[in-house]
Amino acid sequence: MAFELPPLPYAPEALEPHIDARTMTIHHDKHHAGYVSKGNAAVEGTPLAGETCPWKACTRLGEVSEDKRTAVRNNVGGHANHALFWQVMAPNAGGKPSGDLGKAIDDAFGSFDAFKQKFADAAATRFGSGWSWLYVGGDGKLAVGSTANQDNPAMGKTFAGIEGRPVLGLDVWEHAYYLNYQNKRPDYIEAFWNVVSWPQVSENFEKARG
Ligand code: MN3
Repeated sequence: MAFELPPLPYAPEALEPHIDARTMTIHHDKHHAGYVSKGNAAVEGTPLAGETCPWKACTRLGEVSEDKRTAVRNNVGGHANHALFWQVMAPNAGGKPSGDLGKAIDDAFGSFDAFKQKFADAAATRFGSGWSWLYVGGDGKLAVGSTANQDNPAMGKTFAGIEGRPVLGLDVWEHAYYLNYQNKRPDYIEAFWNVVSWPQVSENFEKARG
């Protein structure tokens, strides 16, 4: 039993023109695949060996000895984050969330536009490589934040600086956008809204708030 690379849930060109096929192919087949194989190697001989859910593994980082923890954190985190990232995007998507999630976003941020601004700011101001998140915090409320490298809110405050259950994540590593957007990260962030699958994000929200 080991971590496995999930297939992309759509064709690599399906998100064009917002995210190009070549970026998607390299990102999934090389970067994500690398996190999976290195993640499997990293958990060998640790209490996380045999854990197949990368999100569960992320919540158990504290069980890994310090000498092995960085490799687990970076690679299993990378696996979890990318698995979520492919899922929360879809062709012919975008628009606005409705139902419980739409209401929870209004309650937490004032409006959908205010949420978008906060999320985009978190993505734009993350220095270097990392992720922007919408997550359910310990108080059960939606929150926005960002993490460095391949950290995520499931790792908890000690490791990620923020704590909660991820609902939506945006990869702001240069490998996620450089071929098409070069240094223009804000353009990539703006384009992301056109491919967000709100039905999937709503499902994530229902699971995250338990
Ligand atoms: Mn990436």
